[in-house]
Amino acid sequence: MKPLGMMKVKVGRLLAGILAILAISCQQDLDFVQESEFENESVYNAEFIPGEYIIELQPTTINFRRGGSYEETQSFMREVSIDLLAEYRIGDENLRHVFGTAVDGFSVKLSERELEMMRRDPRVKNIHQDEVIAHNRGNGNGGGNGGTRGGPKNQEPSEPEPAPAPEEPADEPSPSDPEDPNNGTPEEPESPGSDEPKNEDPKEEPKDESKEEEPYSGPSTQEIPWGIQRVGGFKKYAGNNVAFVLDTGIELDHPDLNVNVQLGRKIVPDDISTTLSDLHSHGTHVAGIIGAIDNHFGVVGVAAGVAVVPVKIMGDDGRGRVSWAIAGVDYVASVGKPGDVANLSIGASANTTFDNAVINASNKGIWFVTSAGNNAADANNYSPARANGPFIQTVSSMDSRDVMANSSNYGNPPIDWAAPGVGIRSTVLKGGYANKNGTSMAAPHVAGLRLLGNIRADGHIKNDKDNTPDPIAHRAD
Ligand SMILES: [Ca+2]
Ligand SMILES: [Ca+2]
Repeated sequence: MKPLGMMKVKVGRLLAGILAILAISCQQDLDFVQESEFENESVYNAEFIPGEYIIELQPTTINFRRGGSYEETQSFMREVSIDLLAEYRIGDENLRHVFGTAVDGFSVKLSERELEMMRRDPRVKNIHQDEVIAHNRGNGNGGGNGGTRGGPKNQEPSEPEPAPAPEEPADEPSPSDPEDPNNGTPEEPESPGSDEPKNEDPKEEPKDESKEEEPYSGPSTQEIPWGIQRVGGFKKYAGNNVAFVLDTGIELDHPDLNVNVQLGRKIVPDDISTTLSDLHSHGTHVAGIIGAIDNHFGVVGVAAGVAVVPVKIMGDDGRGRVSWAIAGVDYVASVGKPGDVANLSIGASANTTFDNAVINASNKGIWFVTSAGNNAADANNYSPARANGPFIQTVSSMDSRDVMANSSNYGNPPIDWAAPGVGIRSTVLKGGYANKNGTSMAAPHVAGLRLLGNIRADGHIKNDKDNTPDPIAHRAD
């Protein structure tokens, strides 16, 4: 029997030990950019769209010369689709998008009866019900949650730096930036989608000259975000390839981005958004990680100054559809060149047509980099994360201590790399800067690296959720 006094001493020591450990971990919280606790359940609420379908056709059924322009292919596929639907007395007002490069097919509104008839048509290879893809955390969607998770630890003033851009200060940027990853609130509140004013493009003001300006000799306020440093630092991009950003658009006149508007494409219908620019901020943030310009202000991206091309597949409320994403992939497959990179920081339920589109497009030598998703689940359950191919890279997310983010999806394959995705500073709306979290932010680091060339592993992540720690992506040379 131990004397009571001895036990008390032991308990006391134990407590002291625990407190010491707690103190250490608290301190680490201050020293490192670390993901906060889960703030919400990561339930995947797939949101399918009633009556809307994606039809993938057998490639052999369509007999036409490939290699025409995007417009030619589009108009040809529209004819093919209208003819096919007409056989079932389905009017062409039901036809939505058509695809003719990455996959053959179309999206269409169908009744139950029409759906059954289409299922029996031997020319039809796959039918999927269309699905919402969203950046809001509400639907816990793969990859898309860049701006939603995270906590006070990552908090950084989200006020845009005194931007060099001549933006009217009246247009108060963003203590209330809905995109601030840290606020944990859904982004909806800010965008009362109903009030149309958001739709007019506010980007018509004169461009900031600083992009092309002569060497600047004043003090530099440019920061190199930790994620950029972790993957090997930035390098001025000197090649001729471009980075397609399939997302909410890119702020066309952000002074820290080199946006290629000509090559850009608004996929979303006009009733969703009338501008190619980004009024949400997710796409602008992704673009900055890939290629923010090396100048004297703001941030700098992995492949600094590379042309970023908006392919707007999601609306200003951060919501899109799988059919729009496929249409965006189809567009990139048509206009992209080998060595170009397409970033897909989005996710949906497993969908073979979506996978096929990405696989086929990537086989043209265009890199497709996709987020693993933020469901804290096996990435094999989500598209396009689960797609595999020699030019497809699926990316999980880690913090600055190389620890896998709580919310990151896992699984090798399909995951090829881990990259920084917690407390990532990049470009946002109104010429501003803010932090975001998620595999949405991890993927563009790898997209930037692919523009620069080869990638090597620089260690492996800690706390991976499967038995294979993901290699950490790093510039190879
Ligand atoms: Ca910069
Ligand atoms: Ca793994």
